[in-house]
Order: sequence, then C-alpha cells, then structure tokens
Amino acid sequence: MREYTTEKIRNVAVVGHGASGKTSLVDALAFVAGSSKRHGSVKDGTSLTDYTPDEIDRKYSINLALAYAEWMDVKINLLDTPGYLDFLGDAYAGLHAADGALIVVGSTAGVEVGTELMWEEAARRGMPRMFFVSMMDKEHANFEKAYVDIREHLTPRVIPIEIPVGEGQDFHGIINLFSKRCHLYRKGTKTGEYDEVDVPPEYRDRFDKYSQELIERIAETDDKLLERYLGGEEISRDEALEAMKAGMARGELFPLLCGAAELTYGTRALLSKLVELMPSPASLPAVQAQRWGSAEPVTLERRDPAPFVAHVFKTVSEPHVGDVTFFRIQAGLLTNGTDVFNAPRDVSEKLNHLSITQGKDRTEVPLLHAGDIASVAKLKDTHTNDTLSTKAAPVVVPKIALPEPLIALAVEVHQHGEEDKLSTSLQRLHEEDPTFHFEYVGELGQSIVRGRGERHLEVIIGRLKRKFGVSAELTRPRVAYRETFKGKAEGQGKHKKQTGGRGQYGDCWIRLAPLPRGSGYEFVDDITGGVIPNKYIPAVDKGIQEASQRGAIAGYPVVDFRAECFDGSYHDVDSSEMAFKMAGILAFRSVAEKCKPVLLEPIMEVEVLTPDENLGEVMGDLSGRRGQILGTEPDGRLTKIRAFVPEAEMYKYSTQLHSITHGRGTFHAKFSSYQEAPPDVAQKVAAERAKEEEEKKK
Ligand SMILES: Nc1nc2c(ncn2[C@@H]2O[C@H](COP(=O)(O)OP(=O)(O)O)[C@@H](O)[C@H]2O)c(=O)[nH]1
Ligand SMILES: [Mg+2]
Repeated sequence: MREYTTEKIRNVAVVGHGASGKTSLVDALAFVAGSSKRHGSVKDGTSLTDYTPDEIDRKYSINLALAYAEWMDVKINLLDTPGYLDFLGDAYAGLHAADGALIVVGSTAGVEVGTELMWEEAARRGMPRMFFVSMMDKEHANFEKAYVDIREHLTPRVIPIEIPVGEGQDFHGIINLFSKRCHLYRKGTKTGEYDEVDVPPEYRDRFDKYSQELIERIAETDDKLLERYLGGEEISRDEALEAMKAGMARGELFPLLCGAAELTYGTRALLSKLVELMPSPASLPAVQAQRWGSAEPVTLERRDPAPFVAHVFKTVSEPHVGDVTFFRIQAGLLTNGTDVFNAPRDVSEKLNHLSITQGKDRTEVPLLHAGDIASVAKLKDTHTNDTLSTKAAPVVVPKIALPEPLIALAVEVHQHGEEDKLSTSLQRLHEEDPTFHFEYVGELGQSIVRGRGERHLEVIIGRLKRKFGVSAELTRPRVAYRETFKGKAEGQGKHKKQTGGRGQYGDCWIRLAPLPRGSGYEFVDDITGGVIPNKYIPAVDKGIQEASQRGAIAGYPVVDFRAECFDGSYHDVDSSEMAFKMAGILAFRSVAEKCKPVLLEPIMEVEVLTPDENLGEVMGDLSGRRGQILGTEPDGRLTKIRAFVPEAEMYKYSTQLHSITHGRGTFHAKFSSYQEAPPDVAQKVAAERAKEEEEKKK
C-alpha cells in the first residue's frame, strides 16, 4: 500500500434508502479501481462490506463498513452505510467520519424515506453531496423520473453531469456532459471498460438540452463565468469542473450521475468524479475541539507534525478478532505502534497493527496522514464516540449525535443462571452500538432493552448468541401499574401473640383517604392521650408503607393517599416496634379493601409525525390504542399529532407506525402521568397478575 498524504484522500459516505444499491456500488468501485481483488455480490453473500454473518444471512447492511478505491493517485475511502432506519446510528456515524456524501437513488424506486433522511442529515452537516442513480439496467429503470423525483423532493439544485444511453435491459452507455464524449460499455465487461465515441446522433438533442442546462447552472453560481458564458465564450471542461466543485462546497450544486454497479457500468466515470469533485480533508476548515478538562476551544492543525487527534466512529467486536476500533485521524501523522491517550476514560492505548480496511480484510500500514481513516484491534477501553489524543495535549472532538431509542422490549435468557452473563454481554453490545441501551428494572423484574426498532433489537439478540453464546429472547415488557383509592374508610389492625415468655402486642386504628394524583403518600399522627406511645408511631407508619407496596386489586404499589393513625392501645411489657409495624400492616390490609381501590396505569405523552395521506389511519390506530388525541398541526411536509396513550398500548407501536406510513412516520413518547385504568383493563391486569402468582408458586 502506497502512502497517501492528506491532499490525496477523499472520505465519502455512501448513503441512501435500504436496497438502493449502496453495498453493490461500493464493491464495484473498489473492484474496478483494482483495490479489491474480486467483484463480490450482495445476493451471494460475497460483497466487500456486508461481511458479517448477520448481514450475509439477511442480505442487507446493518453495520457501517469500510472499503477503499485507489484512483488517479488518490485513495477514496468509501463508508458503506445501512439504509434501514433501525440502523440509522451507523449511517450517522458514516456521515460523521466523511467529508462528502454519495447519495444513491434506485432507478425504479426514486427518492424514498431513507434518501430523505440522509439528505437532511448531510445538509445539516453542510456536506458536499453527489447523487448516483443506481441499477440503470433494471427493468423499468427511468433516469429522468429519478432526476425529477430528486428535484421535487430533495433539491432543485440537482444537476445531471452525465446521461444514460439506453435504459433497463438496453442500458449500455453514458454520455459525459463535461467531456462531451460517450462511453459505450463492452458487453460482459468485468471492470467497466468502454469504447469512447462521439455522442450518437439520436442522442444529440438530449445531449444539447442537458449540457446547456448544466453549463447555465454552473455559470449561475459564478459571476465571472456567467459573464463569459453570456458573452458567447466557450467554458472549458476544467473551468466547469472547478466551478462545479466550488458550487458543491457551498451547497449550491449537486451533480447527478448514473450507472449499474452489478455490470460495473458507469463506475469509472463515478470514481473520477469522486476524485475531482469531492473535497480532500486538506481543503476543509479545521476541526474545532476542546481541551480536555477545560472549556478551552482548540483548533486542530491538520498539517504535520501536529499533535495526534482521532475520533472513534465505530467499534466492532468479533469472536476471533476481538474489538476492532475504526477512527478518523483529525490531526497529526500516525505511525504504527504509537502510544495515545483516551483522556475522558483516562487510559493509555497503544495503536498496534495500524491498518486500513477493505471490507473484512485489514492491511497493516506503517503510517497514515491526517484525514485518513484507520483501524486497530484490541484496545483496552476505547469505545464508539471516544477521542484519542496525546497525554501532552489531551483534547476531545465533537461526538456523533446519535438517534434516540424508539422501542423498549424485555429480554429473557433461556437458561437460568445466565442473567449475569446477559448483563455483561449487553454492556459490551452497548459499547459497540450506542444506539442500543439496556437496564435491569427491579420493579418489573425484567431486563429492558431499548433500540431503534424491532429489527434492531432482533439483531442484538442474534449478536448476543453469536458473540457471547447467550441464548435469549425478546418478550413483552411488563407495565409498572399503580393502585390508589377512591374512597375513605377506617379500621383496626391488632397484632397480639402470646408464645411462652414475652409476647407481642401492637394495636392501631387508622383512616385511609385518597389524595390528588401525584401527591404521593402522607402520614398523620392523630394520637392523643398517649394511647400509643410516641416511640411506636413511626413503626405504624412503616408498616403501612410496607403493606402499601402490594395493593388490593392486583398487588401493585398504592400511591396518592393519606393514612391517619387516630387510636390504638399498647402493653407495657409486650409492645415493641416490630409489633406496631405488624399492626400497621394488618390495619392497612383490612382498611384498603374498603377504600374503593382502583388500578392506575402509566400514560405516555406521544408526538407522532406522519405524512398527511396517512393521518386518518394513524389517528385511527391511536384511538384503537385507547389514545386521547390532543390536537394536530402542520409540521413542514408532515402533520404532528399530540396524544395521550396508555403505556400498555404502546407495545410495538414503532413497527405499526412504520407499516402504516411506509417508514415515513416517526414518533417520540415520554411518561406523562398515572391515570385510572378502565374497569375492564383493571380486571384483565388483576387476572394476569393472579395467574403469574399462581405460576410462581408451582
Ligand atoms: N439489476 C441490478 N441490481 C442491482 C444492482 N446493484 C444492486 N442490485 C441489487 O439490489 C439489491 C440491493 O443491493 P444492495 O447493494 O444490497 O443495496 P443497499 O441496501 O443500498 O446496500 C441487491 O439484491 C442487489 O443485487 C445493479 O446495478 N443492477
Ligand atoms: Mg447495503
């Protein structure tokens, strides 16, 4: 592997909707450039970047993965990202590590949800973007339609820089609008070779129309060029390309290319344009970091020799390799074996076996320059989103803003006794994929896992088995119900025992009454005349609190009530704190039943964003979940619905919303309050709880 200086590097994230052809394209680019030795295929499970068993089985990308193509003396690092929303975190990581985005749009599918999301994220980051209409050989491929789709749904600033010759089965060439030459592909070509010819006569009109549009659009972004163009002067290919690159950097122009990765058609032209139009890290503004331990901002010098700084954008733990850490060098020159420092974790790491990666293959290299992307294995305590720097100049760089979890499920191990292993393994999986979270919730007696969707959590369960040998399954999470009272009542609790020597005696009278929702618990000491000595009253309170952890309806904690202790009696010898606590417990149990107990259920405040055309169905579904719609309002191209929905009814909501809105809808839910559950719900919950108790006894 030759050495590539910062100017000779391009970092390109390949993004777009699932199944738009990204992985196939990355494979073809690396192969056509000669950097990868075999043309792999997603269908056969041999593609460069879908190499994990998870991906080979499922035939779609889950992990951010890296490849590179060496072209025109430049190394293009290609970051292949997953398109499905469940794995959005890795797509964001890919954009974070890149300097430009190649947005892949299927020639038949056009702009989809994933395309929109990636477009918006790349725009938010102000990255130069290029479009590629993929699978031009597919039946019903339609370049013009894809172009119009992008123009209408993403940006009017998209502009074709090449047009296809033929479409679908007849696709066999492209016309380059800059060079005004036509590439005709040789049938059966393995590496995208073509014969260069003049624009065929039957394409002359289309060519004229598109090249005029191209030159006008470029001229519009540059006053000097515009003047010359209007003056009838010819604008050279190099000038046009340079203006195009500058326009891309300012977010004013987004070139559109096309091809068919599986046939390798169009790949050579695309490689050249990635080199010519995407920025080198050297041309970009310096990265702003922060000195570790202070708020002092630091501007990172990209030139050598600067203190080393790198950002870890991905870690993968593989059974036979251990942890592999992918990072982008933000500053400094990095040589193999360098000692670095992970300041926030206070750990020194040695970067041994410094490598570049081509899919699953890693090639050791002696040295890499700033802007490049590298990997190392077996670091001690470095995880996704960490910064590596030096002990002498410790800094942290901005982190990838990761998407929040949307779904929560319970996870249960198949084999008793594996609970500890489950939690250590889930912790490892969280470090690898920080969009996945888990916690043991004592009240529910369940480990709860959270992620971006069911598919995401299923992949996690698969990894748990494959990487850590823990066999588990996803189950429905329990709901943290509560109980309360709707009426008042009073009664006695008397604990009296005479067993041989000293006996036990405690006796209290209490009154229970409901309090407004959210007030919690209140204890009132109404004892007069010392009928219960002061020192025993806290014990009565304790007894009531303990007993209230199991309500009368279904055994859930009772909340929002007042307990008044107003009478009782004691015994000089036999009374004790223990005995009065027992009396409190007995009093609560007997009085609680008379206070019209009810079940409370947690209610979530939910905000749903949906396309207008699905509004009716989304609202209907929310009502079916006993949701109470609070209102709707327009929000950009979508409509926002606000509603209160019982948590118990939110089970698998993300999956349902995804299916109603074809992935366009998103939502956000947070706990709002506890509300009285309808009687039929309470009955069902009580019956389920009774059944559970019954099973526990067995
Ligand atoms: N006809 C045709 N099919 C393609 C082409 N590129 C990819 N595909 C198919 O489209 C599907 C999705 O491709 P993949 O590369 O996994 O897309 P990704 O999800 O965007 O990475 C796979 O079945 C590929 O075989 C192409 O150039 N022509
Ligand atoms: Mg893919």
